[in-house]
Amino acid sequence: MSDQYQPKPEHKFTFGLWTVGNPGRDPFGDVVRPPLKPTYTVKKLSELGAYGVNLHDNDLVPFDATAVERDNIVSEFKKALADHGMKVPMATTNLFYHPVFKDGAFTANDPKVRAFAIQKTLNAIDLGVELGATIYVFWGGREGAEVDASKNGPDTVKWNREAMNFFTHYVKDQGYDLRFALEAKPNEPRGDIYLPTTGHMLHFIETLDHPEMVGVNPEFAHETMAGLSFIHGVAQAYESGKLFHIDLNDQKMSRFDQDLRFGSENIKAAFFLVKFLEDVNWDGNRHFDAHAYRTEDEQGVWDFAAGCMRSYLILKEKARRFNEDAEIQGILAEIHARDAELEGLMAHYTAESVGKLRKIDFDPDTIAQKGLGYEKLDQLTFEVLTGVR
Ligand code: GCO
Ligand code: MN
Ligand code: MN
Repeated sequence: MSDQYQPKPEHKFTFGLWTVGNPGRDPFGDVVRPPLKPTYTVKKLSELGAYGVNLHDNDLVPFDATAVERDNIVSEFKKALADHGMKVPMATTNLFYHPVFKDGAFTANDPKVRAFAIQKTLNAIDLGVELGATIYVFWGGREGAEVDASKNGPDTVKWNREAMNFFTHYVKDQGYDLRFALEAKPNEPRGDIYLPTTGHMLHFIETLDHPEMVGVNPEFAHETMAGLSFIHGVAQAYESGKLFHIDLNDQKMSRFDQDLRFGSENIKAAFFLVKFLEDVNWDGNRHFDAHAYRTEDEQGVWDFAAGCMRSYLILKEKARRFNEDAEIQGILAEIHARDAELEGLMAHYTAESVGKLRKIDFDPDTIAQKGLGYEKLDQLTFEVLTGVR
């Protein structure tokens, strides 16, 4: 019998080179694992059943590489992708590691830094497109402040907007098939990061020259750090046609960015996320932006990667059982009972519907007496998840 939880390319699982490649350095301790060669990562992830890898420019091409070195690295990498049938669906720019970005990239006070960040991103966009990427992520890790006296808030929004506009016009001029996905994070590495949640991003996008080219890349850990519901942010982005990409991982609320293995911490939240993505048949890649615990050696890294994908598939199977559970569906049918006449009245404002609405004699006390069965529903969900049903 084939293992239904065995990841396959058709499941569209992707990992950042920087995720499995994370050597375990943290602010208090040095690396615990040797670096992985990108070509080796491609081979290993393909053996585990992944669809592709995503990358920052400098995950592949070192910051100070010459043009010749760059071309050699890229052609060797392309060969590895072809040899192992792996794709690069998404690319991004490292605008946070080099000290030049200590005050931000597109929002640094120094115009030279902002211009350099734009130059670096143009090159990184070219690299991503050369590797086949159709999604380009912007995560402004250093776009923030500790000292609010240092920067004018509206200027930082304007500089961010000018940069995004610059890039959408560039992509159109080049004729690239590329869309942008903006990733929010409330803090870390800056004390506060600008545009800190997916909600902030969704509004910012509507102020751009080409909003249709720009969506969001919500991350489980980042919304959870902010104490928000990830699934609610994802659902809003999806409903407005803006869920272009997703960063799957896990996180305890209000901590530093833990980037834990998917499903390792908040099983119910992970379940509702997977159920949502599968129920709506979301066509994006299931990208993991997480890393192995610092306790792990290389084998632990592959256990981590396999675990992310396997847990996703297990939760997908649980979602199927939830959807096929007669008792659960019975409760849901009752909760979701429709009223075509009332809903028709509410859907669109007309002077006539105001008149009709005013005439209805509601009985709030009677309506309020009805129990909704959510206790039962939640218990049944728990039982599906724990394998009792
Ligand atoms: C983080 C971020 C990053 C970004 C990555 C791609 O908190 O470190 O999640 O991992 O997702 O830089 O833009
Ligand atoms: Mn993160
Ligand atoms: Mn991320």
